[in-house]
Amino acid sequence: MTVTPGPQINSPSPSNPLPQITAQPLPDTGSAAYRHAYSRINGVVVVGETLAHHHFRRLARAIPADGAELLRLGDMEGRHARELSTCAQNLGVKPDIRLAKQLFAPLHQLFRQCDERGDIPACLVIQCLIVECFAVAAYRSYLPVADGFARPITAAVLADETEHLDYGEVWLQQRFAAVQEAVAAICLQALPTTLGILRALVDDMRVIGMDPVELVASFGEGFQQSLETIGFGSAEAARLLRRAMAA
Ligand code: PL3
Ligand code: FE2
Ligand code: FE2
Repeated sequence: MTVTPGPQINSPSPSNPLPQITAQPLPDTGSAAYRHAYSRINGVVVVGETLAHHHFRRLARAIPADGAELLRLGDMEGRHARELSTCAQNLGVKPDIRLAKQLFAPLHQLFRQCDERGDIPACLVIQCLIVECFAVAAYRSYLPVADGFARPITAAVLADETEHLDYGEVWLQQRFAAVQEAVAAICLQALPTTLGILRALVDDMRVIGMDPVELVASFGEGFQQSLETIGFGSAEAARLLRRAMAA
């Protein structure tokens, strides 16, 4: 998947001699409303990255042939959690970890159940397809409104996330006929839970300048693309996505 982060920069031309940043004006990061929203969003980011770290460690045990690679991906997630938490620290904001743990609990629980019954395809769909598509859409949407400290950190994290997505896509694509049904089944269970996390943050996203409707649309597009990459026909992928989003 190709990721193009950053604001739109107009190309210089005779009628427009200097490049101009056309991104929307940045919100006031010092306002009480911004700080409250940022605390909730950063909490979700830090908890999401920390859980991703644990999930990749579990995957490393479940798929020993790729153990070293999965531990490496897990280490990247640990680093993401630490680096993204500095974005809140820099604003003097404390992430709301308690809320974030509550929001992620159903998805994490579902991952654990799948892991305990040895359902590797389901674990990969949850972590590498759903969570990573979610992260890619969220970080892309945050970048144009990020403050100067958070922007380069978010851009670097975003570049890493596509590697995590690719791991899951390749594994599932190589076994598509055998895993197709398990993939469809876990999408119907895990997508509504993921959308629940987004729904809880809709007002916070608006406060920090993000567009939650655009984010959901870009998540849907990225996720449908992933389903097609692993082997679903495009009509089939669209139908599955529609059913799962409505479930
Ligand atoms: C796995 O690599 C990452 C899992 C994290 C999920 C993040 C979800 C983010 C929700 C809205 C965030 C906007 C970005 C804010 C950046 C500080
Ligand atoms: Fe990450
Ligand atoms: Fe990731």
